[in-house]
Amino acid sequence: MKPVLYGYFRSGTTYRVRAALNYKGVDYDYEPVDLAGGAQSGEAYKRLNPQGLVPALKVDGGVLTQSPAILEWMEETWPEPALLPHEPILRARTRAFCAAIGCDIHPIQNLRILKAVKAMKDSDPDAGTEWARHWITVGFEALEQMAEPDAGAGGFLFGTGPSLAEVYLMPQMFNAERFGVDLERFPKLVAANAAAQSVPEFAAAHPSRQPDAR
Ligand SMILES: N[C@@H](CCC(=O)N[C@@H](CS)C(=O)NCC(=O)O)C(=O)O
Repeated sequence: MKPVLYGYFRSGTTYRVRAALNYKGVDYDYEPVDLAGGAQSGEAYKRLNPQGLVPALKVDGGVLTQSPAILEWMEETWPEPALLPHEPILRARTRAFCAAIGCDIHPIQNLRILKAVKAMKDSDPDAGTEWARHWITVGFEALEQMAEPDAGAGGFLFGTGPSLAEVYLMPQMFNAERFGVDLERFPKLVAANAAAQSVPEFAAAHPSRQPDAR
């Protein structure tokens, strides 16, 4: 069966999986889950992912959740074209870059966290945005350093081709733009994002090009 991706156009974690599916040339179906309307918390979706979060990927053998697990599974299932460099040190640096986004930046500016921050300070309609901008900026200060030593030709972060680092970076840059982060402070990240957007399969994964975009 064709894999089915459950996601949302603006979801960064869905964007990661979409970019990797496109890059690896995997034909898949897409089922939008309207996060703005709360569909992720409904009974039907929670039967797929009890966490009530997107993405989920339905494949032969079951439903996969958690984008890092899905991306690792994809790398094992469709090893070419690879999204991890061959060399073990570069693989570790790529994974560290991804974890800095996946574990430390993205989770604290997720929709449910921003809703909770806003609810705590509901007199201030911008509280959630300020929170997100602050924590993305803190994270990007470290990523800008982590982007330093391993860039190869073509402007990619680790080695000479795209990797999971760009798969994680693109959605996080999209969020940074949405929340008004001052990106002039992060020229290496901006350059890596531009290199990533020049890959057609990644460009096709952009939220604005998804069927549920609005
Ligand atoms: N660690 C999870 C995080 C998934 C996640 O946070 N998804 C967000 C969209 S990017 C979501 O479903 N948010 C719904 C909500 O906060 O209610 C992953 O990487 O898959």
